[in-house]
Amino acid sequence: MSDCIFCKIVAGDIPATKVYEDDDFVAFHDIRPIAPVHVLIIPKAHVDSLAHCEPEHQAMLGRMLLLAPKIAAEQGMTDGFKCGINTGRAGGQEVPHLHLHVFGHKA
Ligand code: DGP
Repeated sequence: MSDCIFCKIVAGDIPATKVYEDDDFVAFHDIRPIAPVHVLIIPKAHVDSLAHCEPEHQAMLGRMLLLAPKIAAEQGMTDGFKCGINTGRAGGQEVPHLHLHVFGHKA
């Protein structure tokens, strides 16, 4: 989506501090961290939110979740971390591109 800020990060059109990237996902530091370490994991293919996911997104969702402990450990959160997916206006979702918050502190 041309006006989506996270799609622009995927495309490299706006900068982000990326900590992980593969063919389907990118992870980068949140610009407004709520913890000493705060990373967002996003699918490269645009999906508005968790509420917009369909059965065809099942594998993508599973892979995104499985990236969380890997990236958390790489970022030093070896003692544990928190995850969240804000969804929709009442869910506090600000950026309408599915993203998984992974945050905490280094062990
Ligand atoms: P949410 O409320 O779940 O939609 O959280 C969106 C998060 O995205 C919020 O914590 C701030 C972050 N964010 C918004 N714009 C940018 C940006 O341009 N770059 C980065 N790195 N993070 C952003």
